[in-house]
Amino acid sequence: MAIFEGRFTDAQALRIGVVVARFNDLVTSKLLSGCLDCLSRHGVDATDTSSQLDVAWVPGSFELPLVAQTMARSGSYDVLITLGAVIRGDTPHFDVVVAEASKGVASVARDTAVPVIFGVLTTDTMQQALERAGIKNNLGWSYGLEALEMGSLMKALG
Ligand code: INI
Repeated sequence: MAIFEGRFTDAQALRIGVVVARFNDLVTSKLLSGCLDCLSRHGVDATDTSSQLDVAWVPGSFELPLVAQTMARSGSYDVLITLGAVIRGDTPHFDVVVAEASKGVASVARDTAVPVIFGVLTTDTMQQALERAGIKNNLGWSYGLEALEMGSLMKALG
């Protein structure tokens, strides 16, 4: 019997792409810092000159899937992380943006076999989003961990 599991100790071997939405930048920049902190503490070179980590900024969460798809198809990444914040109070098309972002990200992962972490906060208020981006805890950190796990798991599966 083979047991496949992701590892958190092979981070130096992973090529990682992060796609971040500028909309609600107050929240998403905090998610990005938490995510990079996690990756760096696990051995990823997250410096400005890194050759194993790239960051792409998009206007909003709606655009995350297209850029994630382009990066996934490039063959340059083992795992991608998408970061965004969609806040219900700000928009009547909350449901549209969330649906397109979530379905789009899921499709990219299935279509390309490159794992894509869905790091989009969906909250009713800015306060709730900020609580998840550093005031209480920083989910960006968890998204970083999940990327290490999925990246190494998919490598192990060949
Ligand atoms: N994008 C977000 O990431 N979060 C939001 O809360 C949001 N609101 O409120 O509208 C949002 N809209 C922009 C959208 O993602 C696209 O960038 C825009 O529609 C252009 O395609």
